[in-house]
Amino acid sequence: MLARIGESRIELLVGDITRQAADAIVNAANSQLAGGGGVDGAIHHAAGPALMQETARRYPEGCPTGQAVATTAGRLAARYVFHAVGPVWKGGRQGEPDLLANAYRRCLELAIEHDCASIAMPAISTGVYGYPIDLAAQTALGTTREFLIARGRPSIVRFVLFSEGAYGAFARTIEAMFYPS
Ligand code: AR6
Repeated sequence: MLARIGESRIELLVGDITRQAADAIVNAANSQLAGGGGVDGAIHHAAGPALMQETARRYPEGCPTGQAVATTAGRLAARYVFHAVGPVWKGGRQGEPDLLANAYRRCLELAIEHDCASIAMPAISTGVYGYPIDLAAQTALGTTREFLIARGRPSIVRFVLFSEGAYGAFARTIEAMFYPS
């Protein structure tokens, strides 16, 4: 599924983000940048140990929630990995939507700073961190839409969803946001 914003586009697909050939791939990390399960584990496994070595060397202090940091991508078919830290869902009244929006916005800024035409992103916070997928889709897509309207880059923002359910939530949100009936 596809939505166009000026010269840019938002793409949705079901898949494994470690297989994506994009300039940058976004990781859903923790604030210690310590690695873990989910997409973080898959990215570190596929990239190889150089990714953790670089992350630990360059960012020993970790990364605050709602922010992201960049490294190279080891063996992945990408130039960069942006390690984004989304919020843990605590019911929605502890700033979770703003923190999630900030994490996505920072990744899109990093894409411009690193001259990336394409970026692949997962549904940050919707696994271990428990963020409801429908609410996460609204924030992810709303933030991306606003960013592309304001900045006109990157050219391709691809959300790589890991299940049909997550894809459905993002697809319904795109429909409502871009193709209201
Ligand atoms: N490709 C794309 N999406 C994936 C993949 C993959 N290979 N694997 C999982 N997902 P999660 P979080 C989806 O738990 O909620 C880690 O331990 C998954 O289905 O990876 O931000 C970190 O170290 C879900 O929709 O990240 C942190 O401690 C989404 O990616 C913590 O989990 C995010 O799920 C971060 O939790």
